[in-house]
Amino acid sequence: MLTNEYLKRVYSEVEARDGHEKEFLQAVGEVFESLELVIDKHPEWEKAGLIERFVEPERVVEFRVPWTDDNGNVHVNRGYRVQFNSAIGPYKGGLRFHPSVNLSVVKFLGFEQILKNSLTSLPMGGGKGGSDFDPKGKSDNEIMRFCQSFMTELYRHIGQFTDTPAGDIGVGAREIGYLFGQYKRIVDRFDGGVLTGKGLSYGGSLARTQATGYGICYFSAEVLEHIAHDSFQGKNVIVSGSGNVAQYTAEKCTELGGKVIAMSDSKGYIYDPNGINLEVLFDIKQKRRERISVYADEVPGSEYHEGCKNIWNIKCDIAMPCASQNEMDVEGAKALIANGAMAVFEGANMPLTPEAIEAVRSAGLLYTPGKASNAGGVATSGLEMSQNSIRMSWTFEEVDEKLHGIMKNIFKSCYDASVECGRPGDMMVGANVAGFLKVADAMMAQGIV
Ligand code: NDP
Ligand code: 2IT
Repeated sequence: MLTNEYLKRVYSEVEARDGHEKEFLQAVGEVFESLELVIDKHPEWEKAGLIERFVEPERVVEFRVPWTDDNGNVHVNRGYRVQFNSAIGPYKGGLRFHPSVNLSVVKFLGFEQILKNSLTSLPMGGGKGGSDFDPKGKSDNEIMRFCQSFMTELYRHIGQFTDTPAGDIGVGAREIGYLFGQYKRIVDRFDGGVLTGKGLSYGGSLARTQATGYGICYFSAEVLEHIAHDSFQGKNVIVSGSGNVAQYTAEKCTELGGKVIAMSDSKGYIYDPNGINLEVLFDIKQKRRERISVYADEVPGSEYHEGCKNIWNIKCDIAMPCASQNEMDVEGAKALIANGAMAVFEGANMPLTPEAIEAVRSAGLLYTPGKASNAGGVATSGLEMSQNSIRMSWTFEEVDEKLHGIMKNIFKSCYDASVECGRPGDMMVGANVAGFLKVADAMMAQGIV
């Protein structure tokens, strides 16, 4: 419950204007709760209408994306780009292709991205985009035609000094390749910094593919060490999802001594008490693009269960939700608590409902918000842009070391901010406040724009 009058007023205004945008309202509410701890120290913010401007995107682009399937049938999807905040740098954030994408989802993701990008300490503003297009079951040619049509509108809104998209759910190396090809063809310029997550042969960065998952584990390891004097060693871990983020979270977690015993996709989950065989999983997901149920057919001793939400009923020490927003509700959180889990480290963006967060935090589990723990993906996108600008490429080890340093830094900024707010170790407060203060400072300096 908000108590500060200014925050309450702005929240009511957002509710009145955008109340139907549930995910966006949820993200705003969560951030405002943390800002309550610092707002009294900054009376100048209200005079400058700072919070009103912070919750209103600088620009929203919505467009038609027509494409033709392999049988010659015409389809029309909706495309979006929300350019939310450019106070600290050009807009930066991924593109999501999933049938659930709508303006609320893109706005919540863009809003979170502002604070996440600020935490990386790199000069990147916040943006996000995507489409309600469903890549599942489409041929490579259909994906290519869709990406080309999408870029035929998007190209006029992006650029390395304006806005740099990247991947997210449903957008990986294949899609970025098609998008880049079409951009280059339209503008007749090899503008590497216009997209990140590119292939290695045309300006991509080593370690970008792994970066989000690795970064989540680097950040979580800091939290375990400095707050709980513990580590991943010997812990049973659940990683939900089985896409890019989940795969490399599972890989690094295993390297750090954890045992990943369950993973999922949107249809169901696998349980493997011996620890997930990542070679088999990567083959199923990256090469064959098949359902996760195939894993149980191929690995003796493992089981497949329908219904992805039941994954949280498995007994574990650490839960790392890496699939999508609101994937863990209060029942899931309560099951984890009842089974004696010690931590929930978010990998996805906003994977816990507000009630689940409340349950986990009040039961005393360690909790880290996605905007801090998954910032390694966009941070490495920033490193990709740096390499494109200096026309050099760093080795895997160099990029990985920089990523590791950035994640340690984010932990320190969040921790320091949590102490300043009188909530030592509260990573939710720390991430929201540390991320916001820098953006607020830049917005104040730049006047009413
Ligand atoms: P992918 O498309 O590679 O994988 C998504 C995974 O989540 C799949 O296993 C998918 O299952 C599952 N999933 C998707 N939607 C739902 C849903 N509504 N319910 C249950 N499961 C679902 O995406 P990423 O791994 O890239 O992204 C995962 C999360 O991480 C997202 O929240 C994204 O915003 C966030 N993120 C991604 C970054 C990146 O660099 N890619 C960076 C930072 C955060 P199925 O195959 O059945 O659809
Ligand atoms: O949510 C995210 O941070 C991403 N999908 C990555 C964005 C990026 O620009 O690399």
